[in-house]
Amino acid sequence: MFEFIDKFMPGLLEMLLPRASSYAVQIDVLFDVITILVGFWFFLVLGYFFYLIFRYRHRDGHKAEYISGETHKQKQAIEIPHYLILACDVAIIIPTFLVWYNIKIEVPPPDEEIRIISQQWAWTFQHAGADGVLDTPDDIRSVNELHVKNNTQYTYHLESRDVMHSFSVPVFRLKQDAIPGRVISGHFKPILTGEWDIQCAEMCGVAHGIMGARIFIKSEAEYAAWIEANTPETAQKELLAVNEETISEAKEDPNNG
Ligand SMILES: [Cu+2]
Repeated sequence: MFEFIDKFMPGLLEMLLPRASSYAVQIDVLFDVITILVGFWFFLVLGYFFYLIFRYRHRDGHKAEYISGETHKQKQAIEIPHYLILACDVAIIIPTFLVWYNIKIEVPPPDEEIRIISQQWAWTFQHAGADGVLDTPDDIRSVNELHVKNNTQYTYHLESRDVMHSFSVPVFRLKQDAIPGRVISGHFKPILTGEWDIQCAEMCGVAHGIMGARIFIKSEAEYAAWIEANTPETAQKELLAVNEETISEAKEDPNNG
């Protein structure tokens, strides 16, 4: 339904940032509906306000008028817009409930899980690793880098080590507070490959402003290659190989010792 309504919407947020999650379109439609309805009344009321000030101003031979708003006609000038604005409220509340239900209540079963740990002032991401299961020895941990596979349904578990933070991925239209002592779960499904910003959206201390990270949305092949290169066992082997090389180079170096 939201995809259909989107065809008639200006896509205000999409002009600034692409949509990279399956539910981004719903948030964008809601944003457009609110912006258009509120914007319409904002400009109408301001325009009418200045028109009245000008129309009934003090002029030579003409006193400034004081209108108490007591006659039936004057009351109607308040009542009619009042009911129209209430109708706009309903037009906002109905899609709001739908979006809330679709995103927050109806959680699709995950293909993969991910743990997100916030702290002053960095993000730690625990990826499920090659077996696709979280909390196993092949998990891959990274700081300020979240790597996900395109077209995969994720459930995230968000934690905080110290104060309140907020996990914000603008390109997903996702923002979720992290609260110390609680594990908050949510979901997303990337639909667009690329690299974008993650930011902390809750004032969390002096370095809050630089508590950023990057999200890398990869194709299946790219993600497999990243898993291969970063699986703890492989990474350790590579490190050992580099160490051995350094040692043998050091031995061959005649200047050494
Ligand atoms: Cu923070």
